[in-house]
Amino acid sequence: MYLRWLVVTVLVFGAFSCAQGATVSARVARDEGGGNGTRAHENGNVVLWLTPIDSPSMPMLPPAQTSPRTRLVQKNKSFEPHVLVVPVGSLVEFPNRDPFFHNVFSLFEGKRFDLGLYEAGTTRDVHFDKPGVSYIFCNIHPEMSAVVIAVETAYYATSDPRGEITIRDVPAGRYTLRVWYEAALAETLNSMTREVTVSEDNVALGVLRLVSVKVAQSHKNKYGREYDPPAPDSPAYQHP
Ligand SMILES: [Cu+2]
Repeated sequence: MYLRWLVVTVLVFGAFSCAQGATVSARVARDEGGGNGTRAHENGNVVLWLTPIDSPSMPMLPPAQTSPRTRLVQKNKSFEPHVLVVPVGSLVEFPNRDPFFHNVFSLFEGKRFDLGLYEAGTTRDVHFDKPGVSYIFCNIHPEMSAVVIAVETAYYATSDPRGEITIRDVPAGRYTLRVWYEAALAETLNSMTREVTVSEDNVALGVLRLVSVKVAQSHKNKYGREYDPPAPDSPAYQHP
């Protein structure tokens, strides 16, 4: 029995140590401009992805049916997670785990869809079939927002609150590194795009310093108008 466990353990560790490719890591340090100098800000939700340069047609993804389900959950009148990165072709579920209706939509950039009103405990799917950044809102609750970034690669990661980013199992080759974070100007993000070469060794990209600007928090509803005040008698607008 002991021997069998030993064999299993060796096989499992062997499999992990044979994982293909290098680890690419970075740390982001986001500064908020203005006032008396800068102050450290929340460093999570910064996205890095590596798009292969030499083999753009490389197999990126298992078929949607076999890949794990990806979810953007509606709970407590917010989306969880706030920032979600998926490879192009992914099917994302939008389950409603609140005891009232939501109406999830994305109409301004990226993938455009309107899931309509759907009630507590139900879900809808969206197929992110093109690369791009989609800003997701709810037509009932203006305070709800999320971002889905569809990328043409399997090599991507999102920073944790301390700013650590780790992309694992990256095969050797040349890549275009791109960066996205919500409080950035488009030209800032473009200026951070650069080429990265990965060999067998792990790659430490060092500290990426990000400058945040204030982004407009308000947005229009799905009709392009201001949000209506809640109508208390409508079940769609029921509060918990
Ligand atoms: Cu809602």
